Amino acid sequence: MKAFIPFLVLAIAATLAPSILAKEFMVGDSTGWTINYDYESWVKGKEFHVGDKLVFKYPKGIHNVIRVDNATAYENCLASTETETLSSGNDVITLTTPGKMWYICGVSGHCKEGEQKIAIEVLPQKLSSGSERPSPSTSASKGSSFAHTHHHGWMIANFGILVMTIIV
Ligand SMILES: [Cu+2]
Repeated sequence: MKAFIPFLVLAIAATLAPSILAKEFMVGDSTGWTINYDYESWVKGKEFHVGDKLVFKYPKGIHNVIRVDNATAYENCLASTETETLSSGNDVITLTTPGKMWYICGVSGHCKEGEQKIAIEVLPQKLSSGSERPSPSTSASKGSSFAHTHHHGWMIANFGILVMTIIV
């Protein structure tokens, strides 16, 4: 019986993992969404996956968020006329498709002079089997590594311990 416990715990962790691994990125961290901030540097070293969320925070009425269609439009700060302008001051964008994404502030001068623009590359969903990059979540018997990669990791650990306690 005891031999099955690690598998059981892993199975439970695997079931919970997809929703738990989705990350929320506060664009610009504590600075938020504003002018004269180096979003290019902010993006560096971060990995964005399908299912993750971008949160644009700013005082309502001061800025907004508009998606742009391509790199050229991004360079020239040309907003897409097809997409709606987000302006709640707490705009959450869920990344749904892999590939490049571009967002700018549509307020006059903010993108061009204030560099209020962000370009990211969205990678496929983290747990998809098509992903070739090694990640902590795909290696077995490392339930505890969730704790380092995401703040909900402790829930899995606690749940695992709970299950073990009940069974043993
Ligand atoms: Cu702005």
